[in-house]
Amino acid sequence: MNKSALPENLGRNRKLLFSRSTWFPALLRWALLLAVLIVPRAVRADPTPTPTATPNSGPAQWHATVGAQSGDKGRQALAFLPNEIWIHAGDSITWRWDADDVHTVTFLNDSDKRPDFLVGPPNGFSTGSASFDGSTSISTPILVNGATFTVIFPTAGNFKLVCLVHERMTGAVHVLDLSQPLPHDQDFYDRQGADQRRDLLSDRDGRFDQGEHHHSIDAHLVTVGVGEISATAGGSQTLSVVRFIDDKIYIHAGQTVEWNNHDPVTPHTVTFGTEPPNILGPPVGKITTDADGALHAIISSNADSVHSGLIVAPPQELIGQNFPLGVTRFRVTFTQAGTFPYICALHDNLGMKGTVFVFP
Ligand SMILES: [Cu+2]
Repeated sequence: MNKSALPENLGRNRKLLFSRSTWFPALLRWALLLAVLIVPRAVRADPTPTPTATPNSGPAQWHATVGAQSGDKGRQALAFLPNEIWIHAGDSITWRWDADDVHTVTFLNDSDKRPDFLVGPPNGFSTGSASFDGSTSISTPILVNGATFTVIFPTAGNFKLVCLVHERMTGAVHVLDLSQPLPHDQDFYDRQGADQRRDLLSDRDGRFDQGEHHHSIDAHLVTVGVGEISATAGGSQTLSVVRFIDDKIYIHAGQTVEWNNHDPVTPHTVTFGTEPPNILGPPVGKITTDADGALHAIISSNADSVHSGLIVAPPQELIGQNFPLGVTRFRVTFTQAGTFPYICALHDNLGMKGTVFVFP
């Protein structure tokens, strides 16, 4: 790798992106281990009746879901479902994870900065259950499918709920004094969560099945994931399609394939050959930077290992901060005929893989 050929902002991007929407296999194994070994197999039996809007009926236990996915795991709803809940002081909420992509349930106090998802808040990670009154930040580690976490809210207040992995995955919990009526019951939240899940995972505007087929700069284009951010008054939710939309592409030797990330927040990689030890790290292989800022690799045999690094749009337009354009395009020129399988090193466990067929 020619370091001087890489964009100047790459180091900065790496730092920014490390806390962003991503994980790697070692993390997954860790998360699974946690899910199996540490998280209680079942939440304690719930002796309280289904919460209703009637005040003074004793502490209630509410339920919500973390994440959702399509049957083939290709569509990931990066969302709390529902993402806004009104409860009484003393009530608790149990979140259940429902996707193979990793998420956290995190409440930060007013002074703690958002931590890296591997590090967690100053007091470390909680498992099983925790209490949050706004004073001490709490967070689960990254968890997947089947895990649960219960938070007890002893005092009134309005609290923001976030996932440390996904920056556009937020929610709100409104903890009201017992004298205040609650607007909704559990049935309402169950229906609302199901509606939000369906809306996020369904393809309402039809754009996700369409790869982009116009050609620019003489390259054959592959769309590397598509995403959409939506919002409720409680926070934002994101759909990320973790797929190479045209997962098979056919070219001739000497031609170039260009991968484009169309997701506003989720990074992906284009990785041929051996995965580098640090898949969140810089590009690996014979890579240069094109005049328009895209990274460009040359592959001449299956023995070549090429890793794009994270291909993603940078965070956008926050006052007081400065954001580079970011690297959303990756090109590879294939000099020899052959079959070249590749993966997204972040999402291959969700099925994000493709193949380039190069004819003479
Ligand atoms: Cu990916």
